[in-house]
Amino acid sequence: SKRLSGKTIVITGASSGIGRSTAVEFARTSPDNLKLILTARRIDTLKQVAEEIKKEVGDGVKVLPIQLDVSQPDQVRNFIPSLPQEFQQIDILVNNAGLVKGVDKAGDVNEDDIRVMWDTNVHGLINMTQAALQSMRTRGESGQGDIINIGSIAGREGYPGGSIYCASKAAVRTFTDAIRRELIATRIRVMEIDPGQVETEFSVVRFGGDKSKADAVYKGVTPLTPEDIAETVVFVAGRPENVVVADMLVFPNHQAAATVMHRRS
Ligand code: NDP
Ligand code: 8X3
Repeated sequence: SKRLSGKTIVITGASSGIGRSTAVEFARTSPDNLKLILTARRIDTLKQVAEEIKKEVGDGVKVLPIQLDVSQPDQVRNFIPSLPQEFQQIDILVNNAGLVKGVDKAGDVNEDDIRVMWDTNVHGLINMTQAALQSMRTRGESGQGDIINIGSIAGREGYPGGSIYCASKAAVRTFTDAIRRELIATRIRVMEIDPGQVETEFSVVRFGGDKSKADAVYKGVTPLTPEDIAETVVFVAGRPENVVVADMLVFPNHQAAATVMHRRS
């Protein structure tokens, strides 16, 4: 889209899944002077993603892979100031980094898992947003830019075995709503996309690397692909300036709620 040309875009969690596909999709759709800042903890993987993008779309897109653990406030604080000058004016922040750990029920959830989920999904997203807003608020007459948060169906309804994750995504949802209201006098758009089931490394991470447990989650169903969600991210970012796709819920066809799924046996 022409509307995205020349934009500087930060994607968190761009080393895998939805974030990675979103990076590729932005590059494919608007290779005209786009600047993509890809962040995650796995810098080697980010460099591979950057290479793939360059191979596919050429030099119309500048891709900058940066190691960033969003759960570390000092890293987030230093993130924008240490970017090369030409990347410092962030137009679009995609807050995608996030994870779930385990399926234990409250009472038995590992304390470290609680901390990691909260520090990443909630504190990480909030700190990234604050960092971006400080720059976005100084743009244009009253502030300009897009914040696109990846929530989840899990933020709209709690399900057994997901209490902490669900609560973290509900926090994302309420934070998103609140700042959209705070920023009403600006041109800053605050948007949320809530996917249902998407097949990524999400379940592999949830089950601590146990691929067979992860595969069982997607047995008998056709989950969304990360590209499906990437398309929605690029869609909302590419709407005319006056259009705010505030809130979007996206299911695969077999799913109608967090735990209502039709499985073929
Ligand atoms: P993946 O596990 O494939 O990707 C998660 C990404 O987040 C990775 O790039 C990972 O990179 C990054 N990440 C994790 N922790 C951190 C951290 N502390 N700092 C920076 N980056 C981090 O999962 P998805 O693509 O599925 O997940 C993306 C988002 O989508 C998450 O917020 C998730 O909650 C949400 N979501 C997923 C759904 C699904 O069914 N898959 C459904 C609804 C929402 P690295 O390990 O290199 O840091
Ligand atoms: C991921 C979707 O419901 O499997 O956010 O936790 S769910």
